[in-house]
Amino acid sequence: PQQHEPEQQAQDTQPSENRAGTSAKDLEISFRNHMTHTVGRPLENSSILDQYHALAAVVRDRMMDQWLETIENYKQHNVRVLGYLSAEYLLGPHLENALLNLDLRPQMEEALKNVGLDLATIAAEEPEPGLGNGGLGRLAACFMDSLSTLDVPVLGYGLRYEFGIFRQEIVDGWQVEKSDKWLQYGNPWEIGASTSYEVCFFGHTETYNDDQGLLRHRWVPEHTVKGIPYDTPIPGYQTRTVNRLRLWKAAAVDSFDLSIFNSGDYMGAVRQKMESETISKVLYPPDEQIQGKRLRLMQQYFFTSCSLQDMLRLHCMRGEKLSTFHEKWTIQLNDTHPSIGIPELMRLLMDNHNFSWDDAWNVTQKTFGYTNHTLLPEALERWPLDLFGGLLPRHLEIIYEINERFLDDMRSRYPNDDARMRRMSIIGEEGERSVQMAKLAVIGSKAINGVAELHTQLLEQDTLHDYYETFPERFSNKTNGVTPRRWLMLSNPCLVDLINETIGTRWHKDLYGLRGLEHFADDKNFLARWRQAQEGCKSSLAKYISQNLSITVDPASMFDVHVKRIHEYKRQHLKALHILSLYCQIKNGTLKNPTPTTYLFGGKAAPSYVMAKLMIKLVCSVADLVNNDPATRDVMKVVFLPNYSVSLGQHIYPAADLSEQISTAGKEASGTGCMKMMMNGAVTIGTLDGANIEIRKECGEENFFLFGLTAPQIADTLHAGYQPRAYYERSPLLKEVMDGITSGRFFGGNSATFAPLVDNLLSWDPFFVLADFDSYDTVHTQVSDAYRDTNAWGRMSLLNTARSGKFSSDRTIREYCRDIWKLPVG
Ligand code: GPQ
Repeated sequence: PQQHEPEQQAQDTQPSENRAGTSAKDLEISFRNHMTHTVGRPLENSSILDQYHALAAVVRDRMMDQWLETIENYKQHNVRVLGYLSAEYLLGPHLENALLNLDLRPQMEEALKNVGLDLATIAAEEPEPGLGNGGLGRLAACFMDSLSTLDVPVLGYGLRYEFGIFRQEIVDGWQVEKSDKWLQYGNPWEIGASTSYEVCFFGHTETYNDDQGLLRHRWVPEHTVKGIPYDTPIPGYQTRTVNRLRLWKAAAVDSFDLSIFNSGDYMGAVRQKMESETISKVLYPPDEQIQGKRLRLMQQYFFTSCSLQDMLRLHCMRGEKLSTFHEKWTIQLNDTHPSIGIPELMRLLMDNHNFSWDDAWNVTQKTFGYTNHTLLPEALERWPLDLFGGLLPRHLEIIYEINERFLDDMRSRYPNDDARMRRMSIIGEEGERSVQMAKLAVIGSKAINGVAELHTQLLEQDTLHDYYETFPERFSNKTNGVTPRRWLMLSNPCLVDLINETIGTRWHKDLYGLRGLEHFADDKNFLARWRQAQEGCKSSLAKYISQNLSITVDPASMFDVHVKRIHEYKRQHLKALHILSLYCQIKNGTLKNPTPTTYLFGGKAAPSYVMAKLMIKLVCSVADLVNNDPATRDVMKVVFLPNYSVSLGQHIYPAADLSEQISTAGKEASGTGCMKMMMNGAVTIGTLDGANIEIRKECGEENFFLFGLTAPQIADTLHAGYQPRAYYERSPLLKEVMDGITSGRFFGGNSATFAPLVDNLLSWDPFFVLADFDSYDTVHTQVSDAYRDTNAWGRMSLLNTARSGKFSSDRTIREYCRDIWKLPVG
C-alpha cells in the first residue's frame, strides 16, 4: 500500500498489514528479537517488565526511520523551526499512544496474542513520565502531538527531571507524597545525543577592552554545569513526521571535576558532581504558587540556556548568520518559566558573538512569543533581586538595561506619568525589590497570548493593561485544546468504534467532523447504543474502584466527576459542602427520591499547600460519612481516587456523565480537563470562567448547566465588601452544613480538624464559595432531574461530543502557526 494515501474509510475488519505494510508476523519476529538481543531474557522466563521493554524497543524501531527522515527533511528544505520551551511536559505513557499514531495497534495485539501475551497487561507496566504538574504541562504534551500530526517543524525543549510529580497516597484521608522513580528501570523512549553544553552560575561581571579597543562586558562565573540532551521521538498521527522532544539532564563538568580530583580531594569532587546533578533532580510540585527557591531559578536558566545554545548551534550548522536567527526560528515561552531566555539570548549574541545592543535586541524581540497561563497574582513569577543577581549577575545587568531603555521609550510616549512608569517597570519596588518575569516576557516578545477568550480579555483589560494599551497588536487569544488522539481515540475505544461506524474516520484529523453525529441526536436506537458505550466505561471504572479502594459503586448511577489539581480557586470544597447538604436532606427526609450519584474526586495538592491538603481530608471524611450511612450509601457514593495522573485520567474521562468545572469566575485561565470530558460526552456544570464560556457557546446553553457569579459580579461584590457570613446566615442549608462540620456532628465528634477551613470560609472566603453555594445547589437539582430522562440526557451528551471540534489542540496549533509562529501547516 501507498504510504501517503489518505485513510478515510472505517475499518470493520482487521487488516493483516498496517498502512506502512507492517504485518503481525513482522512485529512478532521483531519482538522475539528484542527479547533476546535487547532485554537478554528467554521469552518463557520473562517478566511483564521485560516484555514491556522488548515491546517498547519494537515500537521505537518503527519510529527511527521516520525520525531521521523528518530531521533530514527539515535540513534539506532549510525550514523555519519552532523552539517550544516548557519547564513541564506531562506526556503520559508512550506505548499505546505510539501504537495508535503509527497505526500499529491491531497488528501488535495479534503479534502478542500469537506468543501468548496481552497488550493491555504489558502496557500497564509502563511508568508514566510525570514531568509536569497539571494543565500547563499537559498542554505542552498535547501541543507536541498536534505539531507532529500537522507536520510542523518543532523542537520541544525541557528538563529531564529524575523524579517527576510525586506519587500520591491517601492515608487516613490525608495526602502522603512518595517519590516518583520513573527512570529506575531505564527509559526505552529516549535517545542520548552526543552534544552537550555548559551553563554557568554565580560570580561577577566585568568590563574589558576587546582587540579593537571597544568596551565590552563579560561574566566571570563561579560554577559551571554541563547539560546533556535526551531526545524523545514524538510521532504524529497518520503522518511520517516524528518530531523531537529534547530534555536536558544536568551533570558535572568533567574538567572541573578533575581539577579537584587531582588536588586529592576525592570526596569534594564527588560532592561537586552530586551538586551539579541536583539541578535536574526533581520537579517542583507547587502549581500556580511561587516559592522563590534558588534551585528552581537554576533549573529554569539551565534548560533555557542549553536550549538556546542548541538552537544557535543548529542555526550556524545550516550555514546561516546569527543575524537571521529570528527568520529561521521562532521560540514560544510556555509561561514565564523560560523567560530568562530573553536576557540569555541577548547575552549570547552580545558577549559571545559580538553583537551590538541594538542588533541583539532586534533579533531577540522578533524571536520570542509568550503565553500567559494565569492571572492569580501569587502565581506570577517574581525573583528577589539579591537572589537573582547572585545567581545570574550578567543577566540582571542586561535586564536593568532592557528596563531602562524600555522606560525611556515609555516616558516619551506618556510624559509625566510616574505611576505608569512604576507599574510598567520590570523591577517591582513594592515590598522586597524583585524581577517580575511576566513583564520581562511581555517586553521581550513579539507576541503575547492568553489561553481562553475571557482570560485574554482580562489580561488586556487588567493584568497587562498598560502594555496592551501601548502595543495592542502584539496581543491575541489562543484558546487551548487537547489532542483527540490520546483523549478520545486512545481512552475511549468503545465510543470511538461507534462513532467511526456511524460517521467514518475523517474526524480523526479534523475534529469538527464530529458534527456529523448531530444527525443522530433524536435517534432513540442510536442514543441507546451511545449510552451502552458509556456504561461500558463506567463499569470498567467501577471495577477499578472496587479493586483498588474496596468501594462498590453502581455503574447505573450518575458519575459526577471533579478531577484536577486541588486548589481553593478550583473549589473542591464547594462540591464537598454540597454533598454534605444532600446528605442532610436525605437524612431529614426533605429529599425524597434522590438521583443515585457517584461523586468522583481526584487531584494532587502541593505538599506545602496546607489548605489544599485539608480539602482532600474533607472530601475523604465526607466519603466515609455518606458511604457508610445506611440512609445514604445506596443512593450516593463519594470516591477520592488517589494519584490522579494522565493514565488515570484516560480511565476517568470516558466514564464521566457530569463534568464539574466550578472555579471562581475569572480565576481559571482556561482549563483543559473540561474539554476532555466534553469530547467523551460528559455534560458540564460550570461557572462562566475560562474555556467553560466557549464550551457553552459551542454546545448550546441548553446543553450546559450554568451557575454562579460572573467575573464582573465577583469584582463588584469584592468592591462592595464581600461578607461571606451573610450568605451563611441567609441560607438554612448552608448553615446546617457549616454548623455540622464545626460541631463535629458529621465526623465522629471531631470539631478541630476542619476549623481552619470553616473559619476561612466564614471570615474571608477569597474564592466566593459561600456566595455561589445556593446557585450551585439549585442547578444541581436541575442536573439530577435531567439525568432521569435517559433520552434527553443522551441527547445532551451526544451533542457535547458532536460540538467539541473547536477543542482539538490541532485547531489551537493551526492558530499559533498562522498568527504567531508564521509556520506553514501540513
Ligand atoms: N496552569 Cl500558571 C498550570 O497548570 N500551572 C501553572 O503553573 C499555571 C497555569 C494551567 C491553568 O491553571 C489552566 O487554566 C490552563 O488550562 C492550563 O494552565 C493550560 O493553559
